[in-house]
Amino acid sequence: MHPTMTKHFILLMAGLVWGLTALAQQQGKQPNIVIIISDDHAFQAISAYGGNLMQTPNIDRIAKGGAVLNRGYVTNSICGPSRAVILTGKYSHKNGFKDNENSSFDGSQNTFIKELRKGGYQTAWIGKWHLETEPQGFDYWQVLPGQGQYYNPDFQMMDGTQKTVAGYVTNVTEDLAEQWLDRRNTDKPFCLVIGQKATHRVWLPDTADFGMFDKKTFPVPDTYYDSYAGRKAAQVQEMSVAEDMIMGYDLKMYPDYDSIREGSVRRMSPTQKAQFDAYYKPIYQDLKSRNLTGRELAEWKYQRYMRDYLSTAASLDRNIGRTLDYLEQHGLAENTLVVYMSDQGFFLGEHGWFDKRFMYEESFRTPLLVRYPGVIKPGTKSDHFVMNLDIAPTMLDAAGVAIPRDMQGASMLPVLTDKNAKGRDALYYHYYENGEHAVSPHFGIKTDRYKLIRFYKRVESWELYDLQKDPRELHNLYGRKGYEKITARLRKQLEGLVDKYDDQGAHELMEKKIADNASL
Ligand code: SGN
Ligand code: CA
Repeated sequence: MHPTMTKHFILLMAGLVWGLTALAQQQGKQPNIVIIISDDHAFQAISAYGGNLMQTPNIDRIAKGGAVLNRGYVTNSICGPSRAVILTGKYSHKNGFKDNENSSFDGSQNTFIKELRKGGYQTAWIGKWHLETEPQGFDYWQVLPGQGQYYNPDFQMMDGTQKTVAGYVTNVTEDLAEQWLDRRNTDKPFCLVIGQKATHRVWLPDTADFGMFDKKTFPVPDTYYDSYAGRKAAQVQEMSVAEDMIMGYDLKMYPDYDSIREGSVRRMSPTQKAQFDAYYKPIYQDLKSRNLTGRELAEWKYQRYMRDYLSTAASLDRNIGRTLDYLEQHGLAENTLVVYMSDQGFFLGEHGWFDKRFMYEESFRTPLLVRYPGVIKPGTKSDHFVMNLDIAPTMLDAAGVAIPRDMQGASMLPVLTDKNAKGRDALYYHYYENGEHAVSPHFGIKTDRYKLIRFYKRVESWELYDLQKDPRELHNLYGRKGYEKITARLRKQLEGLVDKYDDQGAHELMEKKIADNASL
């Protein structure tokens, strides 16, 4: 061989060997991924977040072995939109799924799942999906149609059929997830998303958990009787426990237990229905005998809400424990990245509310925990601002797969592993739906200390909060004397974010003038 050719040959061979080694190393390191996404689960109800409403020993296991993100937020606090953001790593105005009422997900667009699959992963989504169109980019999926049902749920199958699976939805979803893990191709790393319906309305617990909190009286939140003074949007919402929570549908108080027309109850088997009646009927009879009104009734409703909600969450936590046990029992725990999160936060009586949507802390913030053995130090507590927008890039980062440039989030791994890493200094939020629960569309910015919100469509107003002085967000300072400078600064910063994320709709609204004291 000619000497130059030999040199080239050696270089080529060396390059090939290096390339293969790099690939092998990368594959050796590529973690499996399990993401558990629940629905409407409030951080206030999780003991790892310091909540003392109940204990969540299994979510706490993730915290002990990994990181609790104290400042995990969503870009748009509602179900379908949040899942679309998680999948695409893009804000709602970019991925097209702005609200539950008028959007349907364009499944042909890119997602982190598709990128992982190209990078050698096997992918599956099992359980609640709620994106209207069929999942795309998965090796396997089996999803609840729409919101799904708590008892004996139907599932949409990949072959176009529907299948009813007997049992309680949280257990069933976990069973199906484990069955998929049992039969997966063990030559490849996997990414499995477990979509739990719990703890969505109507907070229907597993029969095994009926009554587990009946001996407990929960402290009524000190903002339960909020007057909404100075906050126009809060004045027109329809998500008050006292006013809007329905006695039959939500709280299971039916005058006639033999002929309940509600779907969730009608689906029960005779045995399940007998247990349902045996638990709720005496509560109804007791309530009837007491003739409660006013604050007494409002507080009775709050206690019932808490008891059902937390009992529903108990099964969720137990089934998260089953996922973790499965990983341990199959020697997968050390090489599997586990994420637990909700699609958003939830009001547990704060401001007198249930539901979410508002950019106020309880619904804007979501529980978010990440366990990644060997990478994230056990017991990490992070106060960096992170968002559901960051899930897609984070998973790709962990898998060593390139992050597409048009994803708008950032990998969380730097801020979770490096003390000196600098994360975001502000969060951008935009909620669009203008329907059920009457929450006005709004967008805004949150910084370390302040929050500035612009409501539009249903009400036109601005709100400003000093979170240091007013963490419960009761005093709207917008337009108040002395706050001109900070308002101007936040407006500018908000404008910067609107432009950064290219939110044209918000951009136009920023320009529109409304009376400065429109909210007061
Ligand atoms: C349903 C619920 C609402 C809830 C939305 C959105 N009503 O419409 O209370 O806000 O879902 O929830 S219900 O009577 O049908 O339960 S989300 O989880 O999909 O965002
Ligand atoms: Ca939800």
